[in-house]
Amino acid sequence: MKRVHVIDSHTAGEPTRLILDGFPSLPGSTLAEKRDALRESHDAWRRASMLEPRGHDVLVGALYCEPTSAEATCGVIFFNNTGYLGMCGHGTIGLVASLHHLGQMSPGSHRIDTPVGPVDALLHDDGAVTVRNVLSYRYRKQVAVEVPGHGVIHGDIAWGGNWFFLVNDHGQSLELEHVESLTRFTWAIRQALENQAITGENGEPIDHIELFCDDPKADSRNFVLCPGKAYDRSPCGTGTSAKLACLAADGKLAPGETWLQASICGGRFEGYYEWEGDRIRPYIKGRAHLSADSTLLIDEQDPFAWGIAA
Ligand code: PYC
Repeated sequence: MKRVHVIDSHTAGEPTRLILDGFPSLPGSTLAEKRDALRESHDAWRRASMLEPRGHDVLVGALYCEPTSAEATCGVIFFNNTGYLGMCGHGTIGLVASLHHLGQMSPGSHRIDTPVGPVDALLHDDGAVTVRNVLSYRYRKQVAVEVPGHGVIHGDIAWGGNWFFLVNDHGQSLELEHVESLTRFTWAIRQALENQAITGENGEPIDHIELFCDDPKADSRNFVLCPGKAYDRSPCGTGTSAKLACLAADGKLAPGETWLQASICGGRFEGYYEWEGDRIRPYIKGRAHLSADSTLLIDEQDPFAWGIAA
């Protein structure tokens, strides 16, 4: 029987499973190299902890790693039901809250290595966490994509630690009761981008689609489709970073000004940014709550030991 110690939490409704130990050790001198080693040689461990019967489509995994840079407290590799994420804002908040719960992180600032570069997390005395994310930017403005059944949709392509296609003018109602049609619509956009070879910089796939509308209690509400076809229950930290990059590029939000981003489930993140050259440094504040401290059991006799893959 193999055992994997995990702490589950959720950040504004979006779950994170922090994997503390039990995974094989990974070679590599950077988190990107370690992520590649996990993907190439040990992906079954991701599947076992993320897929049914132990996991589910909404879950994001955060593999705790030793730091690879001198200033960092720890490193992390994020993944989900379908593969690997560059950065994850809600997941970083969940990681910090979980390490705090274990007595391994105290209030203050902590550097965390990720496959797309270091981020800093400030754990506040009241348990909230502000993530100083990777540099973010808008790559292309108002790109047209022909979406079968929906006509031409325009969106910005922006990097916030993952690649996003951000759409304001979509004609959809961003209410929880419509998540099935919103999922179909955003999945159709994602496939259309792929089929029409519309990508992020250097041909990187755009695997997150983000829709926006007004919200009476925030500056905006979003619906974010994640790579594995689940929608983000939180306002999405990297998606909010991509949004800040677009607002900054359009001159619609001043540096240091707060942006309140609500999710379709009603959770909220506070964001602001600073310019660093022609890119922005996003800051995302949110809060995670713990839901389980448990041991996953992987029984080699179990025909579904390594997860039910689609
Ligand atoms: O919070 O950055 C985020 C995120 C990415 C995917 C799900 N959540």
